[in-house]
Amino acid sequence: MENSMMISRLDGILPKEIKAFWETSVDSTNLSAVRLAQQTDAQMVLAIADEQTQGRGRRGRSWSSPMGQSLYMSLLLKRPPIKPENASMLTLVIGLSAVQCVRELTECSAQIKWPNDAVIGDKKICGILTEMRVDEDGIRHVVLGVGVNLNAGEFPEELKDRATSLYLKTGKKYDRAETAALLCRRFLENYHTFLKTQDMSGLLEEYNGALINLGRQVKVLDPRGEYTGTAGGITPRGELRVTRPDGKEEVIYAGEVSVRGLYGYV
Ligand code: BT5
Repeated sequence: MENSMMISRLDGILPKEIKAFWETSVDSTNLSAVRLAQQTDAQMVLAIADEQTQGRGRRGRSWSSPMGQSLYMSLLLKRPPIKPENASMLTLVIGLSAVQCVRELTECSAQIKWPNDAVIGDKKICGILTEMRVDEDGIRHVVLGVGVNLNAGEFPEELKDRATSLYLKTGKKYDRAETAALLCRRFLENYHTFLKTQDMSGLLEEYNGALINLGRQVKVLDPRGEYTGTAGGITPRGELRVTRPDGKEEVIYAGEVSVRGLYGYV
């Protein structure tokens, strides 16, 4: 069922090139975006839902998505002019956009935790799940799924020490449509910069300036063995620089990096 009242709230504030759908309850907006994209010729499709019954994180993890509390959205780009090997950087592009959006709305100093979280203080405010489908002609679509904790007053026990919301931080409630539209506007600006070079070079300075990992001790969960080091910024390809205690520099392309002081890593 579509929530037409919320769709009308997006009128005039959402960039015109994006076709939006707002549903009441879906399994996951990353999945509904793919379904909805088949109903329109628009090249950019935004799927938002009041609730997700199977909100997803990475690697089979779940995303807590209770009814009406927060923003659950997925922006699908059809046949973007990007090589498949460059698509993972879009996670960083939308992550930067989410942080800019939170900072503008709240004046809270939100930061990026590479590659796919936004945090305020030591807690997660936003998570990103990027998925893509590729065929013989290249990328068929990329789905950028974003969950931003807006108005949640509390979290399930298992998330209490690692999650927060804008409401818990500021005592104010935030409009989901306005937040989604602002996030999309910031994303389109950053996306155009990204497309010029198909890498992060045009966004590097701003990204590294917002990066919580920078200069902090991190633990890298490498399949070949876990190690700790000190994080530098990202490279123009979006990889995270990590210097091992012996001075050897690694660049991490994907994966799990814990930051000391965040989410229970002490
Ligand atoms: C993520 O995964 O952070 C990606 C989350 C993406 C959610 C959006 S919502 C719209 C779209 N549709 C979807 O189905 N997904 C996207 P990961 O890095 O794997 O983190 C998942 C972990 O974050 C969980 O295992 C929990 O520990 C924690 N978590 C779950 N729900 C949370 C919440 N609401 N706020 C903060 N942390 C949460």
